[in-house]
Amino acid sequence: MAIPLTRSILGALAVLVVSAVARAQLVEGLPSNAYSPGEWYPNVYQSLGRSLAGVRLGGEKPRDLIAAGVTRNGSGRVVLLAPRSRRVVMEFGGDVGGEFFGESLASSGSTLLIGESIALQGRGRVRVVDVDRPDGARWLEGFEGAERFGLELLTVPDASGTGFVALIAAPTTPGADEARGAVALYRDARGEPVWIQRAARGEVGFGRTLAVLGDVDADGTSDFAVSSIRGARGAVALLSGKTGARLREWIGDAAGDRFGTGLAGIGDLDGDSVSDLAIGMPWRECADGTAGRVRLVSTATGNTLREIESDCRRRDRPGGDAEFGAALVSIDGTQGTAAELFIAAPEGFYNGTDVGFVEAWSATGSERLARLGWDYSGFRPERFGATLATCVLQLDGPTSVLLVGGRGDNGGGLHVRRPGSNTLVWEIFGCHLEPPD
Ligand SMILES: [Ca+2]
Ligand SMILES: [Ca+2]
Repeated sequence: MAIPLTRSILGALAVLVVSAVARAQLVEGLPSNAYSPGEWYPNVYQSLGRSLAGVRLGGEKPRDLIAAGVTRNGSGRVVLLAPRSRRVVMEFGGDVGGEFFGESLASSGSTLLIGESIALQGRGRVRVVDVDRPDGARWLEGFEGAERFGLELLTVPDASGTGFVALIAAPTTPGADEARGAVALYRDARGEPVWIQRAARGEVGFGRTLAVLGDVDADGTSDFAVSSIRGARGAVALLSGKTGARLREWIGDAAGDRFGTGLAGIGDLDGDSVSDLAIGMPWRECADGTAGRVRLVSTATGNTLREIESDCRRRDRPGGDAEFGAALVSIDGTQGTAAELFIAAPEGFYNGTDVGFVEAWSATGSERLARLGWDYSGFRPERFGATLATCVLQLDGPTSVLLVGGRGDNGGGLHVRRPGSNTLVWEIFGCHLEPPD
């Protein structure tokens, strides 16, 4: 279901972006100090927002929470934040897995999947927690020979709507002919994988980025895009969700452009009712310097439909290696038509420094709607957009929101934005996150 956007709103947004730095409006009923609660808890939490997902706490009064990866004393953790108070209402820590605990996250309803990719002597596993019963946990321990299982993962609701389907990457798993990496699909937290797809000959890092599409081959099952490296070029494979078979693949044009670092399903762009794909190439050499580019491709034909560039080139601004396309996410992009495509440039300039930005584009890639960055104009974290996700929060009704994670000083940060209206919900840095005890 697309988020309704009238022409006039789009036009107004475009004017705001072009003319000046738009000062965001706050969502009513949420914290009035959108930037920060004010207290300082320096050096307690670091790397806030390194992984992000929404999760629903059930019970009599269900609550939508934000799950965010952090580190605390060098150990990986996952905090669940209440969207109104921005307080930590639950925290998960790793008994094993060290700083890598929670480096990846995914969810479905009240089920939270937490990557522990160096547990079990580097084989890796994924913790499956029901946040309504957080003391009981299960683990998916991967398949025979897996290495770094759980470094990347994603979930989609299953056909019944009550469970989940998880695609989990083990991107360093060795294979034949020096191939490395595998991805496996699970239908629940108990059993063996439904299928495993391994790296092809000469392919490494298979599974370094994952994205879910709609049902590309009309067999009733959502299909997936998985990126890897072939030689020095990036590659993206389209996998059948039903069997894991490779349906199609794309190879980057040039060595070193990091083709496939960002991936997102974008709904149907070319009108053939088949969901299409956005592929980021953040180190792509453009005419004016390295800036990055995003390619939109048809999954039915493999053809390029459009390419998106931003005005963040080296010539325009010093240090303009913006890494445009390093992360991608769309709102409502897996079924029908996407409403918006968000493109991260985590080294891009925003408000005078290279702390990164995210651009909102129309899903067709024809129109830039907004450029987003940290709302706070003082000493900010870096790499705004290093992590992108979406989830549903109860604002003035259930609303899909954009979650943006940053890195670096001030403990990292989390920025929550309502798409379509360029409205900031709030942002918080790790140094302002109050420990639960
Ligand atoms: Ca399918
Ligand atoms: Ca299509």
